[in-house]
Amino acid sequence: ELVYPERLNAGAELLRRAIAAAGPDGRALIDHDHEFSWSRVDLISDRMAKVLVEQMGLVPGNRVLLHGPNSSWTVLAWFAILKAGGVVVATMPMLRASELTTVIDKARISHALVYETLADAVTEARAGTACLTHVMTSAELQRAAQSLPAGTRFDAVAAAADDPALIAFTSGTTGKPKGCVHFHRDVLAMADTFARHTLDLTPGDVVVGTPPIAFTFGLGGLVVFPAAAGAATAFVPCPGFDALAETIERCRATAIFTAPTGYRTLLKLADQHDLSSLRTCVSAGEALPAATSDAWHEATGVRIIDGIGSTEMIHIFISASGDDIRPGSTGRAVPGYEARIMDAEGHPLPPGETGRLAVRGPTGCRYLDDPRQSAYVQNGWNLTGDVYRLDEDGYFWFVARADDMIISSGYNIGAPEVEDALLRHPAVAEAAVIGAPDEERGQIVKAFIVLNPGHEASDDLRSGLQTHVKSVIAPYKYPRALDFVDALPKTQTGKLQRFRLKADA
Ligand code: 3SK
Repeated sequence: ELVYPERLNAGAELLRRAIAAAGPDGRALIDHDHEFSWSRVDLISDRMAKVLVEQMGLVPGNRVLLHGPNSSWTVLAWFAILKAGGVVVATMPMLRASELTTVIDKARISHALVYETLADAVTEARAGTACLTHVMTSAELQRAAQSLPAGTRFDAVAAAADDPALIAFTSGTTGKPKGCVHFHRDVLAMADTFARHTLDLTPGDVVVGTPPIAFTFGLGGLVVFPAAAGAATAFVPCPGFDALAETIERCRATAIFTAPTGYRTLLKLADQHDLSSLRTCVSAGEALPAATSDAWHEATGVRIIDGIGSTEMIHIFISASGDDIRPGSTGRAVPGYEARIMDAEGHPLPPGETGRLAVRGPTGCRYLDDPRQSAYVQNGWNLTGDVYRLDEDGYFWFVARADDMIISSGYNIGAPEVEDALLRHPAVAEAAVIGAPDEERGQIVKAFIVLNPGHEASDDLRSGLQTHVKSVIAPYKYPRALDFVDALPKTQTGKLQRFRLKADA
């Protein structure tokens, strides 16, 4: 069982561990043109925390929007917010203003730190909400922190271990974002369970990855786990797998966090880039097919560590590494967690039976003011949306998703959210969205559209609708496939029969 002191600041504690493991000069954050040691991360985040408290009026418990790309700046600001006692609400860089406004209102965000190039979206979002009162851009924060007297430090707020440290948003089955609250002790628990038992990071490691820091898979892999071990993180300077492969080669990265699509794409780039430095490869976000695991092993000699986690549980709770890996299986419950398969009534099922995956452990689901809490947590068990089978040896085998969530390249996309965006176009009478199987991305978003009278199906209209969706919601949610149909399959009571669309996809 994990035991933490009553008073605990996860930001300060992670930096204490990093410096203890790697030494003050140990490599911490690597951007394409700059590098920070762990003592610089500690110092700069102290000064940023000072600015948050003394110039932005932050008091412990205030929720702080952190809107930045995967970069040193975002990590420095993340540590600063925690040290100042703020609650980090990190958002994906590609979110549009309307999506940011929803998050700001739901989480009652009062302060925002925003990366310079993303400032316009936050300015626009701020106009739509009364909550957000204090905003600083990365350049303003940097100037303010640099202007503090030499030697300025900050005593991290002595939070309670059970004080909220972050709120992570999941899009959920309805496509409506749900905020998951995680405490200071939860942030450490992800390092002290999955990372400690499954990974073997040390100060010599250099970690890379694709998931955004706003997604807890990325937060663990690129921030929390390296800090807890005193390892370094190298940031990919721009989106895309070429840049990822180039970063692996340039920085001699030893560990990588990405989704199965990432491994399949890197395999195609392996003849142009030297990926031989990689020794720890972690996959999550969608089930890892055995074929991808085998192809990667054949090409690199390294077995991918698969895992399933959730935003609700903060990170991975089933996984396996080294000789324990059985390709095609996600693995066994991570020490500290218990997992079981349940039937529709919530009774445990024996090995061999297929049912809903349930988990309990040191972290767990606490939705922000959401009545769906009681559907997710029952008798202490967190009921995931995944259907699994357990074998006699305690290995869990993925069967399917229990809901209509589309998982494309590791991103969770709620079908109703895309339908809603499509229905805002004047040509669209009805829209239905499903996940269609795709070799590269696991699934792609596929839309079926019934047109309003006066509009004709054409390639131009198809790309017009795709562009429209990208302008309304985050571009990665747009339908890559789009069929025009005369009618949607419905029940007699008018309910959409998604399964019939899926069967034809
Ligand atoms: O999708 C997953 O498996 C996952 C893993 C770690 C953290 C969060 C999530 C959703």
